[in-house]
Amino acid sequence: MNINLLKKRRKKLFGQLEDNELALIFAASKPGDPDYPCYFLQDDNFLYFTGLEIPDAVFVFCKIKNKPVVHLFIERTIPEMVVWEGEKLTFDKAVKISGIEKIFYLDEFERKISMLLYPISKCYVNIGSGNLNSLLSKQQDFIKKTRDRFPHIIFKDITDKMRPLRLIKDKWEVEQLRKAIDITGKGIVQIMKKAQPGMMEYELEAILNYEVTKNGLRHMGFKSIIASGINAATLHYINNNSKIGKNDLILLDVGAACNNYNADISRTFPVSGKFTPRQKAVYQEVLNINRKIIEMVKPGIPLTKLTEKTVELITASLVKLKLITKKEDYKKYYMHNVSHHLGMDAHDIGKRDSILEVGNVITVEPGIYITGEKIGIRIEDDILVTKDGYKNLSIKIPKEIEELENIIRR
Ligand SMILES: [Mn+2]
Repeated sequence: MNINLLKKRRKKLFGQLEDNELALIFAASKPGDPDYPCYFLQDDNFLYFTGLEIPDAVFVFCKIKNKPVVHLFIERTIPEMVVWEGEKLTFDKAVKISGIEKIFYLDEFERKISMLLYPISKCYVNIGSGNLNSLLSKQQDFIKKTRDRFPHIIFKDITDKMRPLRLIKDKWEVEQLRKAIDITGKGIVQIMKKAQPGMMEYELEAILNYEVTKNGLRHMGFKSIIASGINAATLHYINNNSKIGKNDLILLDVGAACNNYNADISRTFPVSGKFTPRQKAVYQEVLNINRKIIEMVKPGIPLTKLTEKTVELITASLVKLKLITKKEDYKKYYMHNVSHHLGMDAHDIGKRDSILEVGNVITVEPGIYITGEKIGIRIEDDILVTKDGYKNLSIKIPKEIEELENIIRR
């Protein structure tokens, strides 16, 4: 990531703050923390402003007398620990990557932050959505301690301030998404080629993980859904431990991550290489709706419009497929939203009722789920909103019936 890009982002953060306001963003903890996965995954907002992949650091940004004051706190190398943990990032390297010049060690944090906090009226922290049952996060712990000493400071979660920044993707961000999407597509095609009745769903997951890693991405953006047969009608099925039956449809909802930017793609295919007439009829309906909704994407259109149109189209399809007679019964077969913002979070921080702007990336994912017939179909593409409408970033990942049957049939 280049420094100018990071500086541009920090300038936008400056625009979000009033005088005497401060943003404080904690990096993710070292892996091994019960709250984090077994690999290190940087906090999205910390990475967004610093470009640094180091744990436990703190980014502090304040607006004082209409000027930005930027501090970064990083871990100190302890000579005795080098043999265990390796060298920590040096000041020089941290400056080189982040372009932030005022860097201190974490053991100076308490003293420095106390000084910085004196004139501050409002402090935005990356609190996130904490679980009431879990231990206090370091963010909550910091707020608790600081409140006692600075009772006049108002603490707020930083998400509202991040939304206008992170929802508009710049060229570099679109490139990361595109790479994540392309490589996810390669994994999906490998699954289609290698899936056989009698295999376990998690074997297909392994094929995907291998393909993603082989192509240079370290991990998926979220737990893969690999659902065969009736499992596809469970929307967030993540067990991936069933045996695949010979006439099953397989629903994949997967996405690799590239520099924290996530793909989010769903494809559904018959493991046999041939759709039954009924599977084909339902699939064709979902595919038509997927296309029609994608064509609606352009600046100025509210996400709720896409939702309404999807419900209308799905209802018509369900009547056509003789599944319902009364309109309001569509909910038995379609029960989720058609779209969400996509970015550093698979469900990015945009709101469900936001109005599309150039630079947004959203998903379009209609589906029909018929438990009684062991059919669950979802087709999801990732769409960039452009000046003249949209660009389908996942256009190359096969979804036409014939295309699928040709790939799968051996
Ligand atoms: Mn999605």
